[in-house]
Amino acid sequence: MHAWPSPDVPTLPGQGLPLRLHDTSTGEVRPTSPGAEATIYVCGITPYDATHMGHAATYVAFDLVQRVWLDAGHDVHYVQNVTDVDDPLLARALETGDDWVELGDRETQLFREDMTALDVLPPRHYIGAVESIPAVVDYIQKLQTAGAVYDLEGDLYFRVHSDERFGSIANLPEEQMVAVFAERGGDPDRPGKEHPLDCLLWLRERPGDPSWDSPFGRGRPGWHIECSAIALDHLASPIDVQGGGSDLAFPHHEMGAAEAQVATGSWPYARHYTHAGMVRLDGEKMSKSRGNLVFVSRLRAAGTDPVAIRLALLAHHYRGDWDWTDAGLAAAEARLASWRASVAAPAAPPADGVLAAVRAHLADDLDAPGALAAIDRWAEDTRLRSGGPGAEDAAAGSLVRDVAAALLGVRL
Ligand code: 5CA
Ligand code: ZN
Repeated sequence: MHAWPSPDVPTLPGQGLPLRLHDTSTGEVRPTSPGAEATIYVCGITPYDATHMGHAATYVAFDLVQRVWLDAGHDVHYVQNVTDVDDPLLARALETGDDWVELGDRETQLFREDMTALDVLPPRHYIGAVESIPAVVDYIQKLQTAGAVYDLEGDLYFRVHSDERFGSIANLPEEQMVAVFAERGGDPDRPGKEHPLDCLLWLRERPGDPSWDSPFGRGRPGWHIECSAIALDHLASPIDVQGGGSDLAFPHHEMGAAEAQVATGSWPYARHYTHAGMVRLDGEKMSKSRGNLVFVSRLRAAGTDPVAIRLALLAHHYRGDWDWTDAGLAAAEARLASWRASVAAPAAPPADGVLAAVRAHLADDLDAPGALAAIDRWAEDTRLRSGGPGAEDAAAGSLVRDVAAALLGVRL
C-alpha cells in the first residue's frame, strides 16, 4: 500500500537528545538504544470508523518518537499495518451492505488524508493484511516447525505457552488475561482448545467470508500473527519500539511478541513496548463499538484548523487517559493564535532556550505538555515585550517556527 506524503521537517541547530521512553513490560521509563537505524512498528487502523480522536492521539504520540529520533540523527525505519481483513471489518461491511474491500479502501484513504492534515510523518512501509498473507503463511510455517501449532476443526492455533516468557509484557494475572482475551476478540471458551489463551493463526474458510489459498487450506489470517509477520518481514528483531494504544498491550502485543519470539527463536521481539492512553468522550473510551466518536475529518470539514486539533492532542501526556472536549479544542485554537502572532513579531526574545527545553521535554518520555509550556512562556514573553528591551532577536521567531514544525509537527 502507499502511505501519505511527508511534511517538511526543518533541520535544527545542534543535536537532539537520546529518547527515554516508557516500556510496559518493565513498567519503567528507559532509554531507547537504537543504532544508526531506529526501528519502530506501530499497529495501524482496522479501516472503518476512521479517524477518531483516539486513533489520532495514538499516531501523533508515535509521530513524536520518530521526530525525536530524527533530531538525534537516526535514520528511522517505521512500519505500520492496515488490518484490511478481520472480523470487525467484515461484520461492519455486512451490517451496512458495503463491500468489505471498498469499505477498507475508503476508510484507509480517509485515514491518509487525516494523517496528512495532522502533519504525521508517514511510515516507510505501510502494509495491508491482505497483501501480507504470503508473509503470514511463512511465519505460521515457522511456528509449525517449532512445534507451536495445532489444528482444531481446520483452524490453526498458536500454543501461547510455547514461549516461556508469555505474559511478561502486560504482566496480567491469568484470570484477567482470560477475561480481557474474551473482551478483545479472543475465544477462551472454545471447546477443544489445549489452553484457553491459545490464539488463532489461521481461520479456515467460512461461507460468505473472503479466503485465500494456503498450505493449510483456504482461509484467512488471525489478527496477532498479521502484525508480527509484517514487522519481521521488514524489520530486524529486536525492533526498537512496538507501539499502539494501551488496549493493545493485551492480548495483541503479548501474543504477537510470543509468536515472533517462537518463530525467530530469539528474545526480545521488541526492546520497548510502548502504549498510548485511551482518549474518552464523557468519561467513556472512544470506540467503534460504543459509537461515541469525534472524527478528525468532521472537524476539518467544519473548518477547524488541523494544526489546532494536533495541539489539542499534544496538550495531554500520551500515557494518560483523557477526555476529548470542546473546551480543550478552544484552548488549542487560542494557543495556536498566540504562537502564530509571536513568531510573526519582527523581533522577539532569544529562543535558544526554547529549543533546548522542547528537546529535553520530548526526550523525557515524550512530555509534550512540558514542551508546549516552554513555547507558551516564550510566546507570552514576546507579547509582553513586543519589540522592547530583551526582545531584539530578529531570528527568534523563525527558530521557534522550526522547533515547532520539526519536533512537534506544529505548523505556525
Ligand atoms: N488494527 C488494529 C491494530 S493491528 C487496531 O487496533 N485497529 S483500531 O482501528 O482499532 O485502532 C488503531 C489504533 O488506535 C490502535 O493503536 C489502538 O490502540 C488505537 N486506539 C483505538 N481507540 C483509541 C482510543 N480511544 N484512544 C487512544 N487510542 C486508541
Ligand atoms: Zn497490530
